[in-house]
Amino acid sequence: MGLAAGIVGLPNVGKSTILNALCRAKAETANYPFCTIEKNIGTASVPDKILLELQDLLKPQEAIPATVEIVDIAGLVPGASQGAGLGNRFLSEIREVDAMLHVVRCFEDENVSHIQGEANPLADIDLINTELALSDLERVQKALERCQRAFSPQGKKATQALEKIDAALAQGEAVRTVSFTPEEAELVQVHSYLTAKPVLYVANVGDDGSYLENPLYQDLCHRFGAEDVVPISAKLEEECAQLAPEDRGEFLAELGFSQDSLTRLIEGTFRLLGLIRFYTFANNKLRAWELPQGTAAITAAGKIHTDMQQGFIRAEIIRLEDLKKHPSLPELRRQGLVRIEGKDYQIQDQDLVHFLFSGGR
Ligand SMILES: Nc1nc2c(ncn2[C@@H]2O[C@H](COP(=O)(O)OP(=O)(O)OP(=O)(O)O)[C@@H](O)[C@H]2O)c(=O)[nH]1
Ligand SMILES: [Mg+2]
Repeated sequence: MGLAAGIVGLPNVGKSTILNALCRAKAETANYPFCTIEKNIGTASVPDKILLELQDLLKPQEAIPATVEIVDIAGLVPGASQGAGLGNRFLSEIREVDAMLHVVRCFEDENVSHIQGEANPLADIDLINTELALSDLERVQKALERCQRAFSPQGKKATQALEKIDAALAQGEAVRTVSFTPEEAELVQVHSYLTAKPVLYVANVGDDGSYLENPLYQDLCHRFGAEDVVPISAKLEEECAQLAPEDRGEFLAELGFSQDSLTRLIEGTFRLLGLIRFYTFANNKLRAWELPQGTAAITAAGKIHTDMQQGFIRAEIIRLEDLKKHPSLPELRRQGLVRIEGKDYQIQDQDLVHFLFSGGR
């Protein structure tokens, strides 16, 4: 599995419903806490305007979008960091993902139970974040005990970095707010701390388009900034995911939804994971590929086929702006707009790439 985002939150807030909407999956959803015990894994296709533009220009037989991996993890309850409600197991599943989509309930429905009595998104977020922080605190303290006995220069550096983590957590700050040198980050495996993972808050709002006036959603925007809170009506989006893409907009607009929440959520997840997209066009097939920022051309080639990586000769790079002006490869070559790059070139977002490799064409 590549980079993946985990859906986290209290039980019964709509996490699996959101997975189903994002991935057109069929995870079980039900009106009781801990419906999900075993994690559900899904793949969401990334909506992509550039792919559409390229499709228009290149007229391929087939166009395949990039994807993003989503893991729906069981709900956490108060005391999870001490093992309550199988908390240790679920926390370790969060440790395995690279970013978190933290779902909070903002919808009113007296028929759907809330483990804390009633929906209070700010308190619910604090509750989950406290469990994540307590789990991190236990981890850092164990690591400090081990490191304090080490006298090597590496051990001392690690101790200093761990002390930074410890101090941040003691002040109620998430590990993601601490800055580390790349060496420190590697030494203490920062990515294994739950509060180090980037997070996007997902407000599961009601079934009509009046969420902008929903005071619970407004509370979230006020605290985290509207940019970092994605409103979504999970239940509607789950139904909507069964419709043809061209009918979705109309369906949602009729209910008063003015923006495409699902697209915003997938794009937000993509950015949260630090992914970029590059494109290939071969054998009449246009394809978008997801890739971590800063990936070398030779590794990108391996994503397509191991033969391409092993026999890598060079990458030819075309930018979309240039293709729009000269939509033919010979003309682009004549204009000197096909750049030649070697194996260490870092693929840039939106590059259209043609790999040349021995054994290939
Ligand atoms: N009214 C309403 N109900 C919703 C919405 N989203 C989810 N639900 C309902 O809430 C209940 C719980 O949804 P799930 O998706 O199973 O919640 P979960 O967070 O995965 O729950 P656990 O797996 O038990 O932690 C189900 O009965 C859903 O139909 C919504 O937007 N509006
Ligand atoms: Mg569930």
